[in-house]
Amino acid sequence: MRKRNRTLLPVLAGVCILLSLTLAGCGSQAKDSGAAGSGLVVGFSQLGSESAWRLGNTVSMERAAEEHGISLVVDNGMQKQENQIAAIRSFIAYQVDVIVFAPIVEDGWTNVLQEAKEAEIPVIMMDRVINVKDSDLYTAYIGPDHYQEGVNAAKFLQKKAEDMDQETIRIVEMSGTEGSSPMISRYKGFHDLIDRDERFEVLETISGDFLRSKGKECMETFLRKYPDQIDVLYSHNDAMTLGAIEVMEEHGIEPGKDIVIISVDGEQAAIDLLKEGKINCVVECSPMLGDAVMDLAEKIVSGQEYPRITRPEESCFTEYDDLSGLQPRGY
Ligand code: GYE
Repeated sequence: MRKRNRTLLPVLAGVCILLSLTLAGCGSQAKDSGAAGSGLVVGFSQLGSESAWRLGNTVSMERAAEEHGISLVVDNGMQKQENQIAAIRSFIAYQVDVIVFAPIVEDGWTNVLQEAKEAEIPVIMMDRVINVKDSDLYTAYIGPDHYQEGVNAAKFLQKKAEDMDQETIRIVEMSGTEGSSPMISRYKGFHDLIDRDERFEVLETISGDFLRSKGKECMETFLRKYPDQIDVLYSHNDAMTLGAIEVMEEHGIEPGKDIVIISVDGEQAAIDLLKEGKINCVVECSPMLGDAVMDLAEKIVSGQEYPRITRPEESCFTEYDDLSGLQPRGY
């Protein structure tokens, strides 16, 4: 296994102390598992903590690192790209064995990834993807197919439309963080099917930034602008959906009946509402990527073959399915 030369560490001690102080100041945590294992040091730049999905993802990374005997330094970017770039630079200065990052948006990563490449530190991109001309700027990617999630949402709606007996079905769409790959792909996957199907009209798409609080605001806006016109809500994540449902109920609207609701993620809270009939479809997007990430980090460092792209298996839960045997979601 080609690990960083840890004998360099005494030389780097100053940097390390500085790093831990800096990281402590900006919400980073170094977890030394103590378990026997590969002994790798992995720097993980998480983009924030906007949703239960994100929290589940962070926990999955921490647990897997512990099981693999990997020391994981986690930095929470608090929803800001500049924080993530600073964290990646700290990981380069520290000479971690592998850098993992969940990029908040698609653009703006070329320079810092070039620095990681020059320092010969492998970079695993997790969950979201980036837009760079030179795809050698990252070593591998692990994450869901967000385009397919949009397609799954559309396919459910096309099936549901057969029961709705309406000439035109009007949709409002709450999208995720502007410029982020799940926002772009969930929009595209859905629109590629729905826009060419004459039964549907998308009234408007507004970004709710993947946040429950903004989901509430978006729903208020939709209800004000399109009173009695909305047949369907397509929401890019469960957190925004939960906010929207709260608003619908305040307005005396029955979620899942008066307005058909399609959500993405598969948090336990959304599955519970699907079972209650308040959501009609939950497209799964799994945050449980930690184990696959740690396996990949070990393979890369030890020079074994590894896949450049790894996709977790994902499903789609709908009101047409028997959900009685569904295992607790864990997020
Ligand atoms: O759907 C949302 C989260 O990037 C797939 O980010 C992820 C999305 C997820 O905050 O809940």
